Amino acid sequence: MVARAAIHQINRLHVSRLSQRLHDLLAGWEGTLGIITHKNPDPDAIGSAMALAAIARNANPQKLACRIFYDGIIGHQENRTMVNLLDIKMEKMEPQTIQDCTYLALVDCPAPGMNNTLSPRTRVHIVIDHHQDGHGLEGAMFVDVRPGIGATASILSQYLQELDIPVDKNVATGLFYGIRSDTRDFRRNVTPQDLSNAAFLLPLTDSDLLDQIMSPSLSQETLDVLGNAIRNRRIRSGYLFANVGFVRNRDSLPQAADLLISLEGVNTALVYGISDDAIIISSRNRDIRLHIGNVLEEAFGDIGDAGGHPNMAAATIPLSYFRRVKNKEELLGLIMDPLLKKFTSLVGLDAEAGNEL
Ligand SMILES: [Mn+2]
Repeated sequence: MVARAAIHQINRLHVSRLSQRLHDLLAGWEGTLGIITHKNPDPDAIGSAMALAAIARNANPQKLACRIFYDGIIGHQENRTMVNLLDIKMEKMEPQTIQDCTYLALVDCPAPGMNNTLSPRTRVHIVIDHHQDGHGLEGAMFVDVRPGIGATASILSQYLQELDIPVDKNVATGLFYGIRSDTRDFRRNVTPQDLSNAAFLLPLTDSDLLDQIMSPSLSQETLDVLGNAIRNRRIRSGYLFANVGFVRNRDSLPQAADLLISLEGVNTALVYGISDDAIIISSRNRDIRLHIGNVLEEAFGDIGDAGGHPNMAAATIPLSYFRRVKNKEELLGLIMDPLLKKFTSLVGLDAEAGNEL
């Protein structure tokens, strides 16, 4: 008990010092701080960006301006609703606008070039994240990467608490929704810290806004993708594969994977589709012997962008020359089986005879 209390106290002291260091750093800056979320930003990235901007405003209202940037799309209908309802100004990342920024901060991604389109050599000044440690952060002045915690929004909530900064209802709602959605309603990778941060935020949130964000209308395309995923599913020894065909909105893939992993007898779900310029794969896993992020990285990391957590992961394989092919679904049919071979042999599915995909 005593030891646990002592550790808790030391952690708090550490966070309190970190928060103060961030505040002091921001207070001394002059110019524009560009806050960059990961590609296709999710609620955790968006909420964290809002909160960092709020801390910067509190630390330095006169001389430091903030702009929030993203790349890819804000695809998930809930994320679009969040940005609209919470009145968040997010700009598409352009090389020129990035150069206009005096300072750069990364939230919810670990390093330049990792899950964002910055060149890996870009100097970033602040990194706040909960993914695996990034590299190339030599020039950074403030790095707080905590892979153990459920959401980046959780880290930002701690700063706000420690710094005693008044949290407006939009920021509180954004952060709360960020923690909630990254931990999948407090069920995935959730830590006591995530829960206590959510408890701190809850009375400050706007419950009507939260309700509206969480029950947006389902788009026609998402419904089609879910339908395709259900119809085209193939199951082999607990592994589920589903081809959803051509997709415009890649955010519907993780939704399909979330749905299919809950199917009885399925331990790992892999949903794939094709967009105009890439093959996209989204995967969910509840087999504790398997780290799906590592498997996807090993299977597809050499030909695309792949990786993630033990229980959720994604891959994007650029089509390069094949981008010109008109019939994308036919293309997917031709190349997907050979691509999946690497995956099935890695997880040992090939060893099982008589099990054609
Ligand atoms: Mn996150």
